[in-house]
Order: sequence, then C-alpha cells, then structure tokens
Amino acid sequence: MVGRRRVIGGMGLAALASPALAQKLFDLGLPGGPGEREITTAYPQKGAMILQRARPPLLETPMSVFDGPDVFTPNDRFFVRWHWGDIPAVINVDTFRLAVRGAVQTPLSLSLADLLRDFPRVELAAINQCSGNSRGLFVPRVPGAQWGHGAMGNARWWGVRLKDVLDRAGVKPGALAVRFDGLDKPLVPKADDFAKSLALDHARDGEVMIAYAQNGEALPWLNGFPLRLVVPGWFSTYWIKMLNDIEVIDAPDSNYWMTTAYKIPDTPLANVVPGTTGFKTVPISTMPPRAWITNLSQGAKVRAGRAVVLRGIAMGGTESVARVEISSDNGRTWLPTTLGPDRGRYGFRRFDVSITLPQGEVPLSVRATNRAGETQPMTQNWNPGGYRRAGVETISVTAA
Ligand SMILES: Nc1nc2c(c(=O)[nH]1)N[C@H]1C(S)=C(S)[C@@H](COP(=O)(O)O)O[C@H]1N2
Ligand SMILES: [Mo]
Repeated sequence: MVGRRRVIGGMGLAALASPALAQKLFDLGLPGGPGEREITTAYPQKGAMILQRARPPLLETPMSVFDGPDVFTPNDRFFVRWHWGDIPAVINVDTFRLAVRGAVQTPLSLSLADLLRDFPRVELAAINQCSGNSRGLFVPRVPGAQWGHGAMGNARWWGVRLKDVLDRAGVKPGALAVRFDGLDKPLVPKADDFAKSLALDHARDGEVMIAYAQNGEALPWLNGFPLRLVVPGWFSTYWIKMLNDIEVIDAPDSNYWMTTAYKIPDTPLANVVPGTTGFKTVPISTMPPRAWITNLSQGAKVRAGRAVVLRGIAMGGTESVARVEISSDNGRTWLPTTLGPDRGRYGFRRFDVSITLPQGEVPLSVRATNRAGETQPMTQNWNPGGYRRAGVETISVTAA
C-alpha cells in the first residue's frame, strides 16, 4: 500500500496555483453577491476543485461530486485545508518516523513498516468535515474561509487503532490528554504550530485511528500522506495530517489551537444572537446531523405537476442517520424519503424521494435526524467563528 520510496509534488505550491491554469468560475451562491471562485486542476493528485486560497491550499469539493451513486468521496475530489504554508513536498517513507512520547513508560519511534506489521489493521467509514464548512452562508457574514458546503468528504479509512499504539507505549498514571502534531510548520517563526489534543479516554476509545490509507490508496499528499488521525464523529480540526508526533500530556493543553482557536459558544447548537459578546466558549467537538439535496441546486428549473426525483446525502454526526425528510412549504409539512444502504454510522447516507411540485418558486428543504433523535432546526444557528452550521438547508427551485 505504501511504496518503498515515495516522492510527491516536485513543484512549489505557488507555481501550482497560477491563474493561467484557471478553467472557469464557479458561483458558490453565497449571500450578498456573487461568491465566484476559480475551478482549479493544478494541484497534484486532485481533479477539478474550487480554489478558495492557493497557499496554504484551501480546495473545496463541488457539490456535484456528492451526487455520485457512491457515498464515498473520491480521493482526487476530496477537499483540502491547511493552516500553514510549510508543507513538506517530499516524504521519505523509509526514514519517516511517528514519535509517541511524553507521559508513557516506553517512548516509541515507529516506522511505517512497524505500523503496518505490528498492529492490527482496522477499517472505518467516516466523514471528515471542517468546523467552518458552509461558513460562507452565515448571515450576517463572518470572517474566515468562505466555504460553501464542500469542505467535507466521506472515506473508508484504513489504519491502526490509536489505542493499540498508546497501549504499546504504556500510558503513565495521571496522564490527561494526548496531543497530535504533523510535519507542516508555520512560515513565520512566531506563529503557533498547528496541534490538537484529545482527552485520554477519547484517544483510547478504540475508534480513533491513525490512518495510512483513504479509499484503498495511500493518503493523497494534500490530505496528509503518510499518516493522519481519524476522529469519527468529530470535526476535522482534530484529524491531524502528516501526523509524526503523539505526546501524552499530564496537564491540560494550553496551546493556541486548543484554548483560543476553534472555540464555539457553550449554548445549544453553538448559537448566539449576532453582536452578543462575553458568552462562555468551549472547544468545538462533535458534528450535528446535516443533509443536502445534490441533484438540484439553487435556482434549478423543474417540471410542475408531475413527479420530480430529489436525491442527496445526509450525515448523522455521532450516530447513524435514522431518517431524512423533505419539505416544500418551509417546514410546515414533511415528506419521508427512502434511505440508501447504511455504509457506516459516521459516513454519508444517500436518500431519494419523488415529489410533485406546484407551479412557481418552491423552497425545498431537507432535514436529517439521527438515531439519538438529534435533528436539524429550520432556523440556522450563528456564531462569530462561522462554526458548526446545523440548520436545515433550503434551496429555491422554479417549477413550470
Ligand atoms: N497537520 C495538519 N493537520 C490538519 C490541519 C492542518 O492545518 N495541519 N488542518 C485541520 C483542519 S482544520 C481540517 S478542516 C482538516 C482538513 O483535512 P483535509 O485537508 O484532508 O480535507 O485537516 C485538519 N488537520
Ligand atoms: Mo477545518
């Protein structure tokens, strides 16, 4: 699965994003005007992606990709997000080591071969979704990457249990948390290196995984080759890419990315009234249920008075999707949909339904509910970070 020596990306990232390579513009449909972005095919191992930023790269998956028959997002269309620009373009798989250190009995320095040979391989389907997915749709608008809905993807991950690796090192009594760091670095020395932590019990839950493969192939370079953390049900800020350092810590993690960034209001749905200040915040964690229609987009034209098929994808967050419903009257009445096969509780589930629409402009809303009964509100939640959008998504179509 991992070749003897793998050299990725010969050119610098700046060269990759030259405007001359832009093919066309894509309108993300963000509120308040055109949200036009270039479509780029200039990044290694990536097909056509929406270019949010060239360096460090932010590449968004076009919604049409999620309309495919499969629930898994192809690696070459899987979104990309990095905080800092110093991303190694060459990784030697012979000399690469994953360190496990800190409050452990035996510090480890694991080669890729060690991981493949010495630990049981596990497989899990899970959605990797940026905390700020759909941020561009927040009203009022908030600063940060102006994502549409495509800062997410679902994959089958292969790897080893983080628990097995921690057990091999032997966590010392009194340890509190585990911090994860990757090979990428800030370009300026004073900036805070990107690192995230999980509570020890969470890290040892047997599901959190150190993944070396995505949809049956080595991880794409921009998605974290050769190793990344997979934290099922949690937002991807914790899914550290190019993971090379695991530190067991015995005091709370005081790093910037845990204490200042990625904090959300400690309120139901992380919701506050715009303009509110002084609210208590907590680190972002689990994902809520969400759903999208994928075969029609905002402004689509459909036939009135006869059956129209609607289909799309839904996610349950921490539990399986239990049902997906459609409304064409702003949430007054809901129509059940048929769910596709369940390919894993942390992954996407397809749905479809046939609906007959009256003539005119029709709002089409889609609502997911998970097995725990958690569902989507009609009104969107809002917070100044543009995090954890959870409400029902509505598109308006014209039936004639
Ligand atoms: N090493 C490293 N890992 C990282 C990040 C990063 O900047 N560096 N960003 C995180 C965030 S915020 C997101 S949204 C996901 C994006 O994962 P992807 O690029 O594979 O889609 O990576 C996470 N892991
Ligand atoms: Mo993110």
